[in-house]
Amino acid sequence: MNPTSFSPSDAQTFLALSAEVAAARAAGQPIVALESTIISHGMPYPQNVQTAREVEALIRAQGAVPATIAVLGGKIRIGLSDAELELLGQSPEAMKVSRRDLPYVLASGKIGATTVAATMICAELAGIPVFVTGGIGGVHRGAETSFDISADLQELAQTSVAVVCAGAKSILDLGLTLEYLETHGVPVLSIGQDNFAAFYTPDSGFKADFRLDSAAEQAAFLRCKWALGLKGGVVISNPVPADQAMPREEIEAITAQALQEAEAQGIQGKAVTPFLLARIKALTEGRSLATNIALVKHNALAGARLACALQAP
Ligand code: PSU
Ligand code: MN
Repeated sequence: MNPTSFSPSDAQTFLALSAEVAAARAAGQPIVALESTIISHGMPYPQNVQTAREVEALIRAQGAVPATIAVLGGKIRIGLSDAELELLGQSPEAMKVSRRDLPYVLASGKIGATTVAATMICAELAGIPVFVTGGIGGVHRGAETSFDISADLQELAQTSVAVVCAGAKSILDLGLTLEYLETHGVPVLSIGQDNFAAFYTPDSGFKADFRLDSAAEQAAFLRCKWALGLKGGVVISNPVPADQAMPREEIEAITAQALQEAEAQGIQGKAVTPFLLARIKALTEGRSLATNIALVKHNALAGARLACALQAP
């Protein structure tokens, strides 16, 4: 075989679906993809594993099937067992896997936790158009000198999966993140408000492109985009409920401190985002973690409703 020639059927040989996901796919039931970097690098143990299980249960209660995605034993696993969630939540060996890391972790048989970018790639391969996470990566503050722009954004530009999130964290430059998405033709939809969400707080101060409150409207938008042949992802911003949000001034001050520490310690590359997430959690004495868990669950409901609406005739 010519190693540079790609055939979609070769890619399928890397996929391994759980029995639950395989049955749902065969029956045409709605499926919701979930990422695993949020488990391995986004939250501490044991809240990470507990949240992953609760999110899966919420999706099932809405009539959809959850498919948490990771790389294990040289396969892209779509749908994980409880023991596998536990492994991702606890193992220091679990690598943070974005687009560029996928071949390495697959070919070496290591444990890979997929980011938004890598999860989108795997979800598209598995034919799952809806993916729920907490927050997407974006353009980092100071990117004009660091060049630190998450591969999530480039993935949204090319991979046809809708990503339900609570916006992006204000560790990022949200204005530049939205500019980047605009340049690459990635629509940003918002649920329940006009503005893009800011993860721990509902309002980033920046407008989203279109407010589409109902799952039926979001589904109609996605069908239309992809029917037109307009490949690529869609960001669906679902603001954290106000009663579970963090005070904006507090999170801003803590973010500024975490960013200074990252700079002082010379944190670079893929380590930046996990470092900032862990510092913010420590500096808020865990209150940011409660907000993080609440917003992921809130996104699971929105994503399950969307998956059901997309599957409806
Ligand atoms: N933002 C969060 N929580 C997370 C992440 C981002 O609020 O867990 C994770 C996601 O997996 C996302 C990744 O895809 O970090 C982005 O990392 P980077 O900035 O290195 O691309
Ligand atoms: Mn980065």
